[in-house]
Amino acid sequence: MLVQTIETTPFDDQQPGTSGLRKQVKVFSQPHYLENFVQAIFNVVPELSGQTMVLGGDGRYFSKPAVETILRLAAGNGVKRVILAAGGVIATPAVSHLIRINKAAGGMLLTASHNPGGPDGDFGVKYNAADGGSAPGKVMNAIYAETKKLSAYKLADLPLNAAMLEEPGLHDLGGFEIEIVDPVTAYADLMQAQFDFKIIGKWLKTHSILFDAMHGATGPAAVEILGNRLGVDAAHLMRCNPLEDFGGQSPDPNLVHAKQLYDRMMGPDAPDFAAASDGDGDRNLIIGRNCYVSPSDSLAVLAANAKFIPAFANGLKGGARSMPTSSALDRVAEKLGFDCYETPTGWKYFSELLEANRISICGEESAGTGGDHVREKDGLWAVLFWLNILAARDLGVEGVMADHFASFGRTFHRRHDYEALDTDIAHSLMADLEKTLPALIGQHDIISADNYAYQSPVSGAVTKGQGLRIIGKNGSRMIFRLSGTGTTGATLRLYLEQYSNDPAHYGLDVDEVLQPLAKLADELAGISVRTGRAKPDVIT
Ligand code: VG1
Ligand code: CO
Repeated sequence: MLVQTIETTPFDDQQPGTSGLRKQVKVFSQPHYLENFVQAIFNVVPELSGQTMVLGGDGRYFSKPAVETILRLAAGNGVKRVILAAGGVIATPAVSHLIRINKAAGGMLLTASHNPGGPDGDFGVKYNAADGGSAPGKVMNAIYAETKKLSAYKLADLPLNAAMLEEPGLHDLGGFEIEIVDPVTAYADLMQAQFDFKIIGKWLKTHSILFDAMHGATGPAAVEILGNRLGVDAAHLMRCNPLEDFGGQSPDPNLVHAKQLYDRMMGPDAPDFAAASDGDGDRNLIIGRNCYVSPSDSLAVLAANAKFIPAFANGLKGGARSMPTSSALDRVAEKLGFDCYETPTGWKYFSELLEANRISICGEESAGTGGDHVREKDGLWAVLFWLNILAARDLGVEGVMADHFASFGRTFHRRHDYEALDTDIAHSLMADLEKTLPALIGQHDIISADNYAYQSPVSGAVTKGQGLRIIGKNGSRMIFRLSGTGTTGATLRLYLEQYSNDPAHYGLDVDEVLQPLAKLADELAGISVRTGRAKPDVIT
């Protein structure tokens, strides 16, 4: 095998954010750009050499050339075997599972998650470690440092062709092996082992559901699991064919991009349950008939009903939520008596707790929920968890939610996003707000205000600067942070939360309940004055 060493000049913008390196396709497709980042991974993680790695992604535009380039870089850097999902399309949690069951040294995921795809959309590369989860911050920082100084990459000549990468099978290319695997079966078996498919199948005979894969990577798995194994009619499995540009829409299962599904569930002919997942299949949206379930509430409901799930029949080891996620989970943990952890945004903090056997379930307000079966959030897993609960309790989504509020109270929660802001304006807004925090305590019923820092209970490592949080008495929180996944300007996220245990409040409109907090947040941070935006771009 001929390996060429190609000289390159470093890029200084390859700092991985919350979820790997995510950039516009036009940035990623510059000469040497992808090669530099991937070579930096091989330089920082020498243990990939001589070992097996997994490669997969959500199939978005630019994935096909990227797969070929990464295979050539892997061979050039001495990787022994690459396990690649046939056709290159596989959901993020299923990649995590492949890394684990094959005892691979790591994996690369080609995805920009729920960001738009296509020539004008985004692309991304994530590096996951041997445990199947996103590499720890230390490793990602070292990769970033490496991107700024490397001067060459190693590219092997391989006789690749498109057809060879489509069908399961093993190819030995002169000592470098490519194993093409079916992306669905192992994952579907894993799901069947977690949940009670018998009662779900029975419930589905008398109830109707809709699932929307948004042309992302969960489509084929949804057809196998929900369709073939659980009997859902193909007509109720929407957009299950993966497309490179997700049909021109953002594959983001929120109230803006999945509005059609939402409207249908609020209308007269709504089925019993609807769900969607994002481009790379790690997020989920859950909607009942006339009943939207916020991701923070969904996490709390799953934890409260875990005993109905075969995998959790013996109870939960503990639970975790990211700091901006509502404290609804904490209330369940307190009442049911399990440990509850608060972590910074991003799944890697959960992975550490999962690996240390501290938790069984975790989630984020951004529609990510997962368990200890893999080391990524898992969209279809959350959908099946809900179906299992609905089948076991037969209360309907609305009934399950009413029961939950009656037992634990209601934690109203919303996220307001201000997208594509001028980067300087966004950073100075945050810096100025941070300076005023100490003086806020004691005013407006505020009892504490700080820049959130996390100390890992596993390693003791401290992570600072994870979001400004302002906590009020009577169960209110306002949190401000800048996104680490956007690709244009800066995105400000404002998270609002209000708890109530007065049954008269449970039916109130969430935006009305949070209106006073939204107004106060604007006053304190000067959002509308500084950004010129009268209202957020997205409310979820
Ligand atoms: C967002 C979410 C965060 C999530 C991250 C990756 O990050 O808020 O909760 O972990 O996306 O999710 P940020 O920094 O933009 O707020 V995914 O589905 O893109 O892997
Ligand atoms: Co995602």
